[in-house]
Amino acid sequence: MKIKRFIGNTTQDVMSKVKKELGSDAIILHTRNIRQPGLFGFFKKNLVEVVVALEETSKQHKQDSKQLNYVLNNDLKYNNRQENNNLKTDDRIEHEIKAIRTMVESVVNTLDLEKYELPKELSKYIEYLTLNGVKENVAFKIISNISQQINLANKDNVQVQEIVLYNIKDYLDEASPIAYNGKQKVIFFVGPTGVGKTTTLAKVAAKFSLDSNYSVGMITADTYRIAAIEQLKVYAEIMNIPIKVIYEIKDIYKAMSNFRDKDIIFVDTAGRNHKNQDQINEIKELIESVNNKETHLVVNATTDFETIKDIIKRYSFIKDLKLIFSKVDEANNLGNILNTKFYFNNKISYITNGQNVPDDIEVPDIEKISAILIGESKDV
Ligand SMILES: Nc1nc2c(ncn2[C@@H]2O[C@H](COP(=O)(O)OP(=O)(O)O)[C@@H](O)[C@H]2O)c(=O)[nH]1
Ligand SMILES: [Mg+2]
Repeated sequence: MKIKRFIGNTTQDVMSKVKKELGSDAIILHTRNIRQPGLFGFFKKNLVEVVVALEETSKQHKQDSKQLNYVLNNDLKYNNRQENNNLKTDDRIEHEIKAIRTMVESVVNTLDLEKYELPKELSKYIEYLTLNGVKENVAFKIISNISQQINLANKDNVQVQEIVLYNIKDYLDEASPIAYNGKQKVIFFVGPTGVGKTTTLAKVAAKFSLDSNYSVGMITADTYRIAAIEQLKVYAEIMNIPIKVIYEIKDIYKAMSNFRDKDIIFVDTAGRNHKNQDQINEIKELIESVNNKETHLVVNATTDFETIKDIIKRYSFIKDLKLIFSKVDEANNLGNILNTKFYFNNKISYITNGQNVPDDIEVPDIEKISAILIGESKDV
């Protein structure tokens, strides 16, 4: 199965490209309107994106038509929603501009850089960081620490910037994506509802299965809604990855036995309310039932930082918990990534930047994120 993404000015344009390149057997996984990439691309023109899958053998034809129906049905619903959204594009842009203006004004009005009693060439970075969503106290602590450590008297602007960037990179720390080390590994995806656990799991599974040829299995413990099981099953079928559904914790032993030959087993879990200790305990029991595991907590990058803090604390019982920041494409800035790394030691494994499976996921580029945080680069 080949999965490919096409982009053009209109749906018609894109569809004719798809047909020309892949023929009419291609399965449309989804169609949607996108803005040109770029965190601050509010004013860039709309494009249409179509993600298509093409089966390379014919034996799965029947299965594919089932998927096609499922996907098309969902697509139809999605497109209807998109149409409604398009009607309101002007309103939305106006709303976004208002939100940005309020944000900038509130920062400009409250930030009195002189109160910090720092050299101006340093205090300006507090302003840059806060404009990019870094909490003022976090920005202040990072910058004032530099001021205490380094004598800036003989440094020019470029050198000062380098020093600031070096410090931010140090807080952000090296990324820690999933690595296969020759021994079977079980990867759990946990987190609140709707943050992108299932989509992210599918993206990562695709990387390991389709791109790197590892043998992969999927388990879903999210049996809360039929749609949740179906969602992962569709991805599993498209990627030809076996999947087991576990309804209670003991089912995982059977699933593990079945997957004894797999290199990597990805486990999807139900969205948990981090304030509900019973729900968190269930996750704990599930994770503790297997060895050789890694747990990745998916955190929506647009969530307010106090909530993010609370969520991470609730999952802190998990050893070597890693973080995935999702929906970075929907975030106004990347401040929460630095805020989080300032308070917590958890490594970041991935960031996700869109709904497309498998493309919209990246190992965070710390260099680039640091530059964005001080306003030196705009695209992630
Ligand atoms: N914009 C955007 N949407 C995403 C991203 N990741 C997931 N989504 C969407 O968020 C919604 C919920 O995702 P899902 O994987 O079902 O979340 P889960 O409940 O945590 O499993 C779906 O509509 C996804 O397409 C992302 O990185 N960016
Ligand atoms: Mg899910």
